[in-house]
Amino acid sequence: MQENKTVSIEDLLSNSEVKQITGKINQEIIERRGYQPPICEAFTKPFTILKENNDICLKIHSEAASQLPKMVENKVQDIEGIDLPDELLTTEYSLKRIIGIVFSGGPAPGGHNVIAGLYDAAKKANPESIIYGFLMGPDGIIENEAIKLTDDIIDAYRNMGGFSMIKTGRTKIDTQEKVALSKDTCKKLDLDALVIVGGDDSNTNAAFLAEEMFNDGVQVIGVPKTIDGDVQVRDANNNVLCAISFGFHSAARAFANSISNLCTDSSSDIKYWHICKVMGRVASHLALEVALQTHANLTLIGEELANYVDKSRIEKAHKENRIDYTAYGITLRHLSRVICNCIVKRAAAGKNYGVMVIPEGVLEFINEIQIFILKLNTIIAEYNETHDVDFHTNFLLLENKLEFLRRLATLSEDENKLSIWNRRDNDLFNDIPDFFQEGLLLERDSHGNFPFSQVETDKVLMGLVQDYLGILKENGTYKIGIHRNYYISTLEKGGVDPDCFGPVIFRNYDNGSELLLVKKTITSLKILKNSMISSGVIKENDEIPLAVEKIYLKSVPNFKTQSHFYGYDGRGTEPTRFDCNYTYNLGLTVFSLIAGGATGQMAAIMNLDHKFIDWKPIGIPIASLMHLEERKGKQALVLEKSVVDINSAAFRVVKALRDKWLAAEPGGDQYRCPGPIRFTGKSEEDRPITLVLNAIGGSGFNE
Ligand code: FBP
Repeated sequence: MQENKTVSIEDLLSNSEVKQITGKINQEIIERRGYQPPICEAFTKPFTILKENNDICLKIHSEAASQLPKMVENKVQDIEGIDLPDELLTTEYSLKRIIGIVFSGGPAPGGHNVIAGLYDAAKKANPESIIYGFLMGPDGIIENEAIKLTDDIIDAYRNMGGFSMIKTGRTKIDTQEKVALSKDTCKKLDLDALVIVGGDDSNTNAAFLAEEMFNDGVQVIGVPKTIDGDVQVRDANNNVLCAISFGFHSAARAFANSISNLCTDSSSDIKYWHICKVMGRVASHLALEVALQTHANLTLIGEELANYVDKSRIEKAHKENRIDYTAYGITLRHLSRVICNCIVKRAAAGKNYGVMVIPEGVLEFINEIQIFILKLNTIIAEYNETHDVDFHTNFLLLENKLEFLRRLATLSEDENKLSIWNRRDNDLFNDIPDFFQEGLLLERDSHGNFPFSQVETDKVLMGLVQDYLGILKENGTYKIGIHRNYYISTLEKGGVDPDCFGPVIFRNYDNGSELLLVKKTITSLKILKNSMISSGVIKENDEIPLAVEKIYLKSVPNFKTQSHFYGYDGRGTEPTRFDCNYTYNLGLTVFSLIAGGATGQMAAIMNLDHKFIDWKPIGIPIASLMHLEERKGKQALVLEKSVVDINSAAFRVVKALRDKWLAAEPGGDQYRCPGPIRFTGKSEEDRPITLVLNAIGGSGFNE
């Protein structure tokens, strides 16, 4: 036996092996930092040029044309690599440039590679070029807080997750004062170009800044970032220009890995339903990809719920020669019934456990809640506009906010005029639980977005589910199916004849079913005993045989849940190889757009949904992606979010396989185990499953 001597802490800490294993740098980091992403064909040449693509047709909203007049003529730019440009182009391309880059909004894996790609391309074109990283998001531009990026900084973050190199923030550059300060910063740093890496709101900001700084000669380029996957672009003819924003694949894979582990635990421990809320402020793209990656038993897709039509109500109204508008869209109560139905079916198959995926933005698609959100947005925005102290500072406690709403409702009634908040709104609002009222009244972000991540969506839904399951349990509908073999062996071991008791206890004993269901009417041991007495299998003074009692108790469900929230962990995960390659090429694209003189464009890679060899860097005019949307109670020109299209192949596949994945039948579950993100090796898929399916079967839009 080896002697186990105690080593002093000083010796321990100076031991080289201890130093290595407790250090910051591990093999994974070394491999990541050393990885050189492949580059698109265009970037393999020494120079790139921009070519207007007049075949791609984009529609511009009239409001965008009037608010962004200098941007409306922008066309899609193809980026082409060339070996020998003319002298003028060579000089232009190789100019010393000063470029500032900023992260805006929530982190998304791959952001560091956008910077690395831009840095490498800029330095390759002219080693004198300077790249500034603005610190802590748009505040860094407003306050002129920036660092000059160096080889050492860039190399430390290659292929690494997060936005920790320069941090991020959610400030919107939305006032004349903030715009003036931003312009001032660009002037002080002598910037040629500003790059905004962000989601829909940040790219909206990029378009407005491009317009503002057009005459100053500062180019502004956007980059499509967000794990939510809702920055996607199609042209007017439905050709996909940008299939997905970066960060989506990594976050979905991280969530899928954890959720798949829950599937394994749940089907081993067989006592919990795991309720997994996954990020995606509005769109359910992440939930859809997680469903495809894991085959969880039940996945809600908000966009599908919004399209729900209650046919029975429509038919009834039709017969009565009227229209029932309430038949369109799903209510919270109805949704809870749909969920209960799945739980009850699985229980009948002997599986009183499972995994359910709920997109965090699901409430946005539920009529009654969406109306509350819109009304409260307007009320809060109007209040803030007309008062010195804002709504949330003035009404700190929930009871103060509720009192304000109550006064609003009374006022509308007293003055007998149409108001945004009437007695009915108030009564309905008072009907919902406190924590949910509080959630709906939370402070909106600087862009006017509702903070879905902070609302306990799952708790709202599961509260209703619990209540209804209680009713179904009482009326005998919610029962756990008993395997016939188990029933027989249990009774035989207890010395009782299974065939004698079977028809009395179970509703389907005689039809040979593998899973036996206790009769609906038997909802307690007392009723069980009475039915056994009345059918003559036991006498008045007999006890229920222990084996029979055991079987009955096994059929009584106890609905136990565990809640999980997947969001921030996925935003902070290391990027998948797909995102590493995508973002590095986005960085190269940004430089080509700047070198080609573009502004108000969003860098993008076409054909992301195909093999890498087909990837094509392009620039998309941001103005063409905008539409009007309600923000802070008013119509605002913003980038249009892409939500899940229920005609897309990815959604249709999930819908078609839904029953299979619910697995409400005897036999095993259908869980798929994607494993952790594998940066090296061959086993990692090269694209999100959603993209592969849509490339094969159509992305749906307008089809
Ligand atoms: P972005 O659109 O800025 O990328 O952020 C999206 C998101 O990750 C959502 O999924 C989530 O609802 C939200 O950020 C959370 O925001 P916060 O960081 O402010 O809590």
